[in-house]
Amino acid sequence: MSTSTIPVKEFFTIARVFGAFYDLYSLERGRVRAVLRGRLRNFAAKERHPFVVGDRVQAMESGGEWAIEERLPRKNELLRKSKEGDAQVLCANVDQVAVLASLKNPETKDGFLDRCLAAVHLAGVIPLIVFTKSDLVDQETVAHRASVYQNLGYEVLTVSCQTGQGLDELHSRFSSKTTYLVGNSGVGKSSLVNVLSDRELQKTSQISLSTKKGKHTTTNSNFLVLDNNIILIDSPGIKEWGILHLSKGEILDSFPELRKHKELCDISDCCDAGPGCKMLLSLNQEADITIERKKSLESMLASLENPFRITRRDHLKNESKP
Ligand SMILES: Nc1nc2c(ncn2[C@@H]2O[C@H](COP(=O)(O)OP(=O)(O)OP(=O)(O)O)[C@@H](O)[C@H]2O)c(=O)[nH]1
Ligand SMILES: [Mg+2]
Repeated sequence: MSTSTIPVKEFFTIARVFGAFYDLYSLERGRVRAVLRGRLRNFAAKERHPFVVGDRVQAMESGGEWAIEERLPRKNELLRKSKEGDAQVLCANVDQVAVLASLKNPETKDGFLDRCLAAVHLAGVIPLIVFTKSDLVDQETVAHRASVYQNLGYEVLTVSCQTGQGLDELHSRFSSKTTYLVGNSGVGKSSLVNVLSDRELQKTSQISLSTKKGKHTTTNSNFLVLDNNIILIDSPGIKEWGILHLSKGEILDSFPELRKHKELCDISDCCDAGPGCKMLLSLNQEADITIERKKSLESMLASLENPFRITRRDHLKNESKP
């Protein structure tokens, strides 16, 4: 009698993508390496990012090799889009996004944070703002940066991998959830994974002494299962968060201080930010939005109008060319 068993499909989560290869994770199997079943390559050709970290898939083993057979519908996806081309899907099916903003070395600007929060809002995912490297600045700076976002109703934590500040709170905030860690290069995403897991799971490196920026050490997103049902997705550092996949109305809607004016709007479910838009009109009332946040909003709206505009940084780059 034959002892061979009929192969069955099993559920996995995509943990890492390496070109044509995929690391899949399940509680029963741990991590296995897989490829796409032939017919799925057509599906892959239609969508730009059909299989990303966090995607739930079914896979089957045959002759010692795993192949992805099917992708399950996504509960959410986080996107960014710069200039021409399709939007990039960064991850799928997460419970929350931890937006890491470094207080110093490198200092994450509020403008970056605001773009990131807009994209997270559109994804329908809850953001958690984490100010990192609190050991490098004074308490006044920490309190000021945190209060801007706390006053808007965001959940904000301040941490340091050096002194351990805020790590217990972060640990419990991550417990039983899948969290995508995002931020500029060098803000300490991988360091946080290592300190919370008490293992060197991810490679880290010092920021550049000359530019005070990170060196893009993490190159692929990685789905990591820690104790306490904590799942963290470490990701490559982001230079610019393009928001061209958002409409004007969606950008306005991502600002909590403007969102309250939407309730006064007579038209439900509109949000095309036309001339009578209550959110746009409220921009003229100083009490409603700070000068910094207004500037940030204007810069986001300007990038929709003119995605190819030349920035000061572009000028500097061109000047330094021989
Ligand atoms: N002083 C201080 N340094 C930190 C802290 N957290 C991380 N660092 C340092 O910051 C540098 C960059 O940390 P990484 O964890 O590699 O940063 P990353 O965000 O993963 O960077 P990429 O992978 O390039 O996106 C390392 O030298 C860390 O030791 C902190 O809380 N305080
Ligand atoms: Mg990293």
